[in-house]
Amino acid sequence: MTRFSLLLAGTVLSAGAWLMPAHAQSTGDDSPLDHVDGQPPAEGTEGVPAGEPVETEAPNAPDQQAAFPDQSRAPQPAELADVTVETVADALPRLWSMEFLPDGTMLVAAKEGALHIVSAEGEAGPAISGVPEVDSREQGGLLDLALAPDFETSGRIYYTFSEPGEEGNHTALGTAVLTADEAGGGALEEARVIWRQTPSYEGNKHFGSRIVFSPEGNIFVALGERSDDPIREMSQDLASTLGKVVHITPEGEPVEGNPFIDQEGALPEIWSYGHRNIQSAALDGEGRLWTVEHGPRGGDELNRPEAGLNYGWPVITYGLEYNGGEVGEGITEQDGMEQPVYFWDPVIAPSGMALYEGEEFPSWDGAFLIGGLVTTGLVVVHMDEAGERVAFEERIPLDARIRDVRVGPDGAVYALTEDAGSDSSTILRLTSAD
Ligand SMILES: [Ca+2]
Repeated sequence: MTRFSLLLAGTVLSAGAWLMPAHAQSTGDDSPLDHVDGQPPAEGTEGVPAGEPVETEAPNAPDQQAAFPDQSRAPQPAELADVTVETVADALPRLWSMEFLPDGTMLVAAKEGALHIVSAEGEAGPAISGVPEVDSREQGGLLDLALAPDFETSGRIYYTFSEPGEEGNHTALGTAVLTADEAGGGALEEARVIWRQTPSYEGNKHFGSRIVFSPEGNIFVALGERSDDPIREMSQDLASTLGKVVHITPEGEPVEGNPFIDQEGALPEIWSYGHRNIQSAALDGEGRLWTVEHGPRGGDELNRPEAGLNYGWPVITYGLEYNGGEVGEGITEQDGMEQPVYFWDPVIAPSGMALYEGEEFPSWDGAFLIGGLVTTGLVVVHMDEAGERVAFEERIPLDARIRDVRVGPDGAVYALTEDAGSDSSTILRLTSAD
């Protein structure tokens, strides 16, 4: 921890050059991977020049063809950001998500089932009371956080978590009113669950999840499909919310106009289906939802989920099973199933996502910042002028598994790490070195 902090404090990293090799780390929570697929680009003159794809490792599924140009391995932009990284807070419990509160402090969710407020100076307050019991085995726990659009007056927050139950566990969406106290802690009051994923399942993987408020004030919850074969096939089953994005009101009810609201046998809260394990989601500048999901080995994908559409898992996908075999029939396209906007082979292992709009990094304006667990840094996805396809991909090495990423009120980028070999997290602040 200390060594890590010292290395990063005040260090200038260049996007094209790694200070240190990214070492293999157990991903533990997102796939059976116990290795890093791919090596970081070499330093100096052997680094990957601007205009070339940053990924140079061989794909896991070399026989699979992209459906259109730049659906994978888009080039780096001509101008690469120079980033200064400093440690805002370290030795925090292992965190899953963070949100800035209006006063500039940070609300953070610890996987084991705790909430803390971290001061702008990096001091974590005592645990907030009233947090529900979570099943924190393996990938489960207290997961994403979101502030209600009227948080400043209501104090209302939303959170997803792995809720234990008699028939197994499931992802649940809870809401409560957060009241802070003078000791830097506080309480969740009137905490209640307003939506539950169905069916429950006795497992410990692929809970998703991310919460995104729509411009209309409704809620998208992006979910996982519980990973195991055959339960994962429920991604294609409209009577289940495994492997779905759901669209609900702040009270947890299906939104009027949802695509399957009048379809018999289909759950009315479903927005889109055929997803694997979504752990990144954000709106773009036009208010449209984008997600990144963990795919199989070589199949992480960026999608813009649209109402009623089928994103293919596990019928079509890029990549292979983690044991090396084909997924299903080994096909990547089928009528009635959507192509990802972009895919990564080797995988990035996405977690956390933010639309960058700010002055600190002008070259990132309108780009998505995606946390990378396996790539141990940020993946910066620059969209084309129409905002439909990926034009450039840039990587910011941080030598740490990135669990969440937010843009702060100061325009700086904040990345939440999962520290290697420990159960702790660090909050990093990225500013422009230019
Ligand atoms: Ca897909």
